[in-house]
Amino acid sequence: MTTTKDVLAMLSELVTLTALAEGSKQSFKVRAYENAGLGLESDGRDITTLSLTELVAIDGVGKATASKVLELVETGKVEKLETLRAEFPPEFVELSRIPGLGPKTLMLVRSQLGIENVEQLRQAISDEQLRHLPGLGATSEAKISKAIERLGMTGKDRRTPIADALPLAERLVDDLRTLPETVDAQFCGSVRRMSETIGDIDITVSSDDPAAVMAFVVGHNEVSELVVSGATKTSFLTAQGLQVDVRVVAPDQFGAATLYFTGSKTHNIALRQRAIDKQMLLNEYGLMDASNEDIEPAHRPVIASRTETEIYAALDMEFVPAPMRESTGEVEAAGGSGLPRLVQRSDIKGDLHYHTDRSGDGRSTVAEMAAVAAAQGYEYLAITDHGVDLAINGSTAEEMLEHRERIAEVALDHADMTILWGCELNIGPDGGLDYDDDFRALFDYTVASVHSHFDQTVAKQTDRLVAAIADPTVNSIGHLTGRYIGRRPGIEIDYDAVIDALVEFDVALEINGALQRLDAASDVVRKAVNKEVKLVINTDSHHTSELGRMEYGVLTAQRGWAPRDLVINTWDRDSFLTWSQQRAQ
Ligand code: DGT
Ligand code: CA
Ligand code: CA
Ligand code: ZN
Repeated sequence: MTTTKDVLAMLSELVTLTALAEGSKQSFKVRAYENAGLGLESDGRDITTLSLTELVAIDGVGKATASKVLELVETGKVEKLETLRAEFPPEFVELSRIPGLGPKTLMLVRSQLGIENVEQLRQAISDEQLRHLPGLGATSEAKISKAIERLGMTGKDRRTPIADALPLAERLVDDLRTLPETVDAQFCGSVRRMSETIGDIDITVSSDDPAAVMAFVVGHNEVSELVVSGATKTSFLTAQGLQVDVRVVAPDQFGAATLYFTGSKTHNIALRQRAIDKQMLLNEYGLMDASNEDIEPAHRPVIASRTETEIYAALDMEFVPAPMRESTGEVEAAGGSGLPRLVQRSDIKGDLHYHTDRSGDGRSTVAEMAAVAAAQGYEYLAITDHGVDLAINGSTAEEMLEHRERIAEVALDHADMTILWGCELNIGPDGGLDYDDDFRALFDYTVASVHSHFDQTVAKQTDRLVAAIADPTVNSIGHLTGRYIGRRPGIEIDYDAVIDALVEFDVALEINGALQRLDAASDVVRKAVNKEVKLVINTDSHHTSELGRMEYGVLTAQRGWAPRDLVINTWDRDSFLTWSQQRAQ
């Protein structure tokens, strides 16, 4: 059984592997898969029910791609993809995350030095072999070495960026839920907690028929290699080398099981201690009454096990959202003074970092982007296309003025949503910003972000950000470090100094919901929350299909203990506009 999401995942894997095969991310084939993915994603129909004719009628979908979609739907596999997977095993593909190792260089390193994985690459670097290859030198060798270090790629103990694990976890759970024998299914572990990198995916299924669930898992088309195949647990590796553990439990133990397998381990230990203090016993099967020592362990009366909420309640605690379960004070707070009123997805009233095809990398029109925002029920929206200083993607002052008129026209169709003419300003190497001061002051709203010069000293990067924050035309700072998790280390800054500046100048700190970014990171968010820095959760959408990122941004905010009232895009329209305008004057 193939779903629309399976089709999109297949195409995105084709994009990655074809870029390696062709030695370029810009090749015609790569762009074709990319565009087809975007077209199919925004189509809205169940892709798996469409005919070849219907598929090719979709924007961006060619005949070659359409037949691959049909092949996947009909056979569960795509031959081309299988060939590419054989040519590029997961440990080799992992190398493509390292900045400086584009497809071309990677193939060179493979053919000249026989490098297949991180371990061998590190060896080659320490043997100073890379510097002798055409196009590389001692400097690029040092850069690559530093990136491997900062990305924490040790070779052993491989971890997967959440952007590669969470969508798969969501897809598997969706698939498991279609099974008639499934009562409920939930991904747990570090994925549910929104950790930035994932060791393996843990999925818990409740069912009275474990055999049926296990048979379904064993036959799933994501299974590349079975690791464990038992009566209630199946572990397998995907073609990307990611391990997935699926466990089946009885429906009345589902809460205890998801609580246990969500962890974190230290959260579990703290809960178990709390249970012991109350003469109870907590394990993956339930919360039991342990007050009568004469009763055998196996026969202790169950107090709660069906839902996590019941278990927390029986422990005399508030429910703890999964992203907070890291044993950093949440157990004490939930069982004592109380958790903060955390921001939730339903609190969000607008998106304030949002691109259209005015940006070189934007894919949808103003009208399309406004329509999907309005469909979220938003009260306000800031369209923030790139400022002129961003190479290729930025817009000149004249273009921005024309854009303002276009936005005003589209706004006429959305009486219930205020659409602001904004800009994503580029923070230059010394903190300078696009355009001149007077022009910048015209924008209704701005987000200022770092897009270049990632390699300056901590002191320089800190000064750079503080200078941007101090500029009176800046409302917010976008994706604070510019990192791509597991791919590009962000800039290194003195967080305390930057947070102090955000407080002093009353500038909001963005939590960018793009899974590859999640920037500012949750631990930085928590520092900011402690200083009452204003926050803003954005999708940074470049296409109508990317609005779902808001959920990931909210979960990251929760992981940083962000209370609703600090998040400016939970405020009603008047409060938000009053705040943003006072800054722009
Ligand atoms: P990962 O996979 O390394 O990204 O991190 P987790 O947190 O998903 O860890 P994993 O997959 O080893 O185990 C899943 C959950 O199971 C973990 O978060 C808590 C629970 N768990 C595993 N081992 C233990 C243990 O020895 N004691 C306790 N209390 N809980 C455990
Ligand atoms: Ca795990
Ligand atoms: Ca696991
Ligand atoms: Zn940006």
